[in-house]
Amino acid sequence: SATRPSVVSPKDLESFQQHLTQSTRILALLGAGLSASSGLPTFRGAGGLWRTHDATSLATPEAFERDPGLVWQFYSYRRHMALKAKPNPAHYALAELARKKRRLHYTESERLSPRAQHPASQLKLLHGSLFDVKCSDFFCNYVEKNNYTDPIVPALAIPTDESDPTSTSALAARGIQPNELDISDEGVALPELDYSHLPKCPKCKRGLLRPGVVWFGEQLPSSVLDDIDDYLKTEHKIDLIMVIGTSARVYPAAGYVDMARMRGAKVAIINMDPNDIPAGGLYDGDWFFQGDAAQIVPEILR
Ligand code: BJW
Repeated sequence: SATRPSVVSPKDLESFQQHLTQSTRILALLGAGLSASSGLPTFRGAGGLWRTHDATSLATPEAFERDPGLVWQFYSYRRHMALKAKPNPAHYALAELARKKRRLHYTESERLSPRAQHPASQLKLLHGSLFDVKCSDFFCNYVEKNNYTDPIVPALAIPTDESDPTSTSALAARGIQPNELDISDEGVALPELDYSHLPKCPKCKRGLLRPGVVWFGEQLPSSVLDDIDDYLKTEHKIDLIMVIGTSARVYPAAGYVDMARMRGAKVAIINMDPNDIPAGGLYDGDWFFQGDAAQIVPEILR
């Protein structure tokens, strides 16, 4: 933001903006770090723990099968947080670029970019959306888009307890209402929820509903994969791929960086952590902008 001193070197800024001006085919791979400044935790590193659970260990079909109540409480909490969060300056700057230039892609499943008026046709949710739900029964194909009901069923309400003095100060720091207990705090007891408490499929009336996201071992949405394949595998050159706030460890998305490079793309990385460089490494003439995406993205796209 304008109030923070720039962390981008003038030389890098100049060469990047010169390349950006000449670029028409642009991809962006966007990760959880894009929304970190909006207060939404990432999956790995600081904030990657939810209570005592590694966040990625809850994003599996096996975890849902074992303890759907726990997995739903994790997602219900994240839906609640995402509904309260606001897009940050990076979301707005990317939305603006998408309106002006050709094309952008997306990996994360939080839905702040739509609220920053990012054109929907330019936003591809590789790992689904926190606000889609679908039936977990293998034989049922029920899908519901944009379900913003919070909580989705009463049992998944974030517990509140106005008399608990420990909740207030810890929560205020995280922007949570003082009368809401922070269920990401392992000191706050979680109710045990089973099939009877959780949302059921209105179509088959038997299966549990589950978040409409892509878990480990599951296939990415084929329409999105086809679209990206078309874009990356045509004979056209790609000018630039921006890799923003993602550890670029999860495939197939992480592989798009090398695929774009093979089509001639230069790579620009925006990340807090200088070690989070995609597997192929950085080449001469690429950029690594270290810092908060919410500050750097608007600065370099200006
Ligand atoms: C900041 C910042 C600030 C912080 N500013 N920066 C090839 C090789 C090896 C393995 C595989 C392979 N191909 C497939 C696999 C298996 C697996 C995989 O990749 N495993 C790897 C871990 C090795 N992939 C899959 O299983 C995928 N499916 C698949 O391939 O299917 C094939 C198939 C075919 C046919 C039949 C069946 C299957 C599916 C992957 C699904 C991932 N799902 C999740 C959860 C989504 C739902 C939810 O929201 O809960 O997606 S996991 C999680 O990771 C989420 C994210 O989209 C994804 C990536 O995380 P992201 O966004 O990079 O976040 P972090 O936390 O990792 O990083 C944050 C970054 O931000 C850090 O770098 C910070 O430094 C930075 N940062 N603050 C700037 N302010």
